[in-house]
Amino acid sequence: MLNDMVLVIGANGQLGTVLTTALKERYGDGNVLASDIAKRTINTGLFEIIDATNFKLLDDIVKKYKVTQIYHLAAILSANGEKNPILSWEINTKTLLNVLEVSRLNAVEKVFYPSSIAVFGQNAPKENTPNNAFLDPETVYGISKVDGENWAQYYYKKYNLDVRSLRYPGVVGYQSLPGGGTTDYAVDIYHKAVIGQEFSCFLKADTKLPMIFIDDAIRATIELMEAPKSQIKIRTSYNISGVSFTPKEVAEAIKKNISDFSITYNPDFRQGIADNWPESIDDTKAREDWNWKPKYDLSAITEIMLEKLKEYYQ
Ligand code: AKB
Repeated sequence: MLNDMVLVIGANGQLGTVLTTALKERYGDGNVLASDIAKRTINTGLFEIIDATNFKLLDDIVKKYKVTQIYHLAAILSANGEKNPILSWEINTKTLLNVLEVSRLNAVEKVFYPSSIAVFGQNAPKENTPNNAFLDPETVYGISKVDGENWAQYYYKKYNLDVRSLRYPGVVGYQSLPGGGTTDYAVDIYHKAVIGQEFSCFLKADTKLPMIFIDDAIRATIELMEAPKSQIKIRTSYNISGVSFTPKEVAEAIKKNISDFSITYNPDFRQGIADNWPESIDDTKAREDWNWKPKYDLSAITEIMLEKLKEYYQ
């Protein structure tokens, strides 16, 4: 741990912002290098602008800082991906291949690759979708994640590169905003409730999707990465679940605290994406292999989101 140098790619993003802070608490400020394609947002400390499609730049930075671990979080998410499929494919796949190849060439010890529930499609069971369900995604984002999972496993098997991966559900957190995903409504709804605005939901009232509170998502990531290598039996990606809910259920949970909160339902193209995703996830493998267990249900999430956002907007 003392000699570790951790590089976070995509540190300005929803997960990256919070994960960078959590990693600094574990490894020390001077041992975590935050990076993003855009200039820094909230993190202080070491920072480099990195466009991870640029192999040479990434290779130079990994050498310069003697990086031992990489968390590669940069990606174009499901909804934005559909607006420019070819560019999204290029970005999502090229950045991962660069990370894997630079890691191999520089003997990086561990790599984290985020996958998503977007890997599933119509031929996976909708309820309690198992880890080994059929993967037939319908978004370019989902296709790139299936591709990425297989590349991760390839680098592990062929080069013994220790790549580990989670299939995140929608992440709900107060510290940062998601961008361009189908599950983003589950963060925006709390912001609108706290600032006293009506919320226009781009999904139908009864669209149930798997979600996870940010603290659970960060803890899962760190627990996976710190588990002994022998316990990591799945080298594509692990299902993890937190909680499943619909927009109507979130609205009802908010109304218990903010009684005049109002919501309207105006589904757009993102409804089609959500309709092909699971409603709930079976994460037995993560529980068995590295003792994963989520802590937050919808009422706990709602309580914390409203409390923290009220502080933020005061
Ligand atoms: C998205 O909605 O695209 C992401 C995801 C579920 O991977 N939040």
